[in-house]
Amino acid sequence: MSEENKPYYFIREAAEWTGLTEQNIRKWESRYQIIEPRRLDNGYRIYTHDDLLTLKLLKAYRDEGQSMKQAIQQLARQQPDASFFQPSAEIEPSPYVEQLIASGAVYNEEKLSFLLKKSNHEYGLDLFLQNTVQPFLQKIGDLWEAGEWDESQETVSSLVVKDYLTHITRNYNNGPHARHVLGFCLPYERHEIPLLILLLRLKMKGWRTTMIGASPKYTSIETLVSQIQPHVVLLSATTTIPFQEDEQLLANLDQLARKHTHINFHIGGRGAWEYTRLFKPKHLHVSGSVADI
Ligand code: B12
Repeated sequence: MSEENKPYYFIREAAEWTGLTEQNIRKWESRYQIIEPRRLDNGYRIYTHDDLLTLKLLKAYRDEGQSMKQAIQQLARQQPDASFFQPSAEIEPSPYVEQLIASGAVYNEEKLSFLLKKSNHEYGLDLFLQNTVQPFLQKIGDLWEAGEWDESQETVSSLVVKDYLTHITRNYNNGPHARHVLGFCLPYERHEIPLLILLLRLKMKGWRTTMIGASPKYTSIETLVSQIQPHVVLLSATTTIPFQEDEQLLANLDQLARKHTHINFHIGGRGAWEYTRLFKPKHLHVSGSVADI
């Protein structure tokens, strides 16, 4: 598995990334039970991205001079705004979700496309995104996490969703004079669908959108923003991988936003919301949804 795809980290890597010692991490685990990593059969501890982030936050609070008790309390207060993580209203998943799962499990791409199209026609785009696409993707993630689906099932199903959403996006044309938004996944970030959905929603509201694919180079972001000069730039990180791979990334993006004062820069997605608990950008807006843009 390549470095950027790796969902778990060994204690040595956790230590490297957080700046803590391995001994410290083990001590915090036995004394405070904040992070209780899973163990492999050979007893090795394995940490998730979220674990790493929590450790880094605790270290940052300790470095500020807080006691461990204060740091833990602050951590509890700093849980990200729950509204960022929840859909705005509780919407019941459509019956298509189960059918999509059944088709995705056996890699039936034609049936997946057909079901997506049918659900979109039945509910209309806005409701379809909420009651079919999002719960389907959520369910795929749960199945993958539970080990019931492998990465190929996740990849094939999500690719069909991505292709379908891209196809619908192309059907909207708001003309060259509409306000222009440029959307990027961050470097090392391969989750494009969240950004695609966001841009589709903006298109429905009359914007002109351009989406740059998964994991662009930082320099491409810099160049494209300068060349295209959009009204708004959206930066998306579903995981915290971009910030782990490039510790300067957020600072560099913040500088980029500072340089282009007439362009509004928004950063969002679960990974960005997690990470900006730790480092608050000054010139980028940390945003939750279309409503913030
Ligand atoms: C599809 C998928 C993939 C596909 C992506 C395909 C593609 N081209 O997009 C592939 C197979 C490539 C993939 C890879 C990986 N994935 Co994946 N993936 C998913 C899955 C199933 C769906 C993601 C998705 O599209 N969600 C739907 C959208 C709508 O969700 P959303 O986050 O709510 O999106 C909204 C907001 O985030 C917000 N938003 C997003 N960006 C921005 C920006 C701004 C400015 C604003 C305002 C708002 C905003 O708006 C969006 C639209 O409303 C999720 C499961 C899940 N629960 O999400 C896992 C999931 C995200 N993946 C996960 C993991 C671990 C990985 C991998 C590390 C391992 C793996 N599974 O192979 C790699 C990482 C690769 C990388 N470097 O990025 C984890 C992440 C856990 C974590 N906390 O980090 C999840 C949650 C699965 C799980 N349950 O564990 N994945």
